[in-house]
Amino acid sequence: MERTLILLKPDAVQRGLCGKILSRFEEKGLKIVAMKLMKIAPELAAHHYEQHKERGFYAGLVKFMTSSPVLALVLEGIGAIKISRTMMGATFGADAAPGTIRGDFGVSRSYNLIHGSDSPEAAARELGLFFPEGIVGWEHAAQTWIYDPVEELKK
Ligand code: IDP
Ligand code: MG
Repeated sequence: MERTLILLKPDAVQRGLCGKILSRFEEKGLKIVAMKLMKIAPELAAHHYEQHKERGFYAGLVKFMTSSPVLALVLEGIGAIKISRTMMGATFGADAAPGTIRGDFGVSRSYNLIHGSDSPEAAARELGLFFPEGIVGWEHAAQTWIYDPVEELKK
């Protein structure tokens, strides 16, 4: 099982799209193992996006991400990182394919609704930043119907 950090950005919260976006992940079969509404502190935003420090959009990105609350969550599943990135779509709303979250709900280059970790290393780092308290372990009753117990859930 893999875990990924997802942030429903301030535009998703302000536009009332959290429920719709969350439903897509739940319906896909990904398991929510942590979730909280939070206002991101400027230091946390700077740390989270430090790879983009030299980019022209960095200051605006930090300002946007700290301007209003985000819904932070951790999703778990086999291949959760790649699956959620595919469901998010391309970075800019105008380029993102229909059927993806960014493709269906936005047009902006900056206000693109959602963040998702892009590698196992990024996911581990971002989970530590946003959920230092850890995740919630729980038994997913549907698990043996979401995954083939013989092929996919064997130890
Ligand atoms: P990603 O979110 O698809 O992984 P990144 O390239 O890692 O995309 O960029 C991080 C975030 O920075 C994007 O989600 C978007 O909000 C913002 N961003 C990226 N490129 C631009 C740009 O050219 N203009 C404005 N904002 C940008
Ligand atoms: Mg990225």
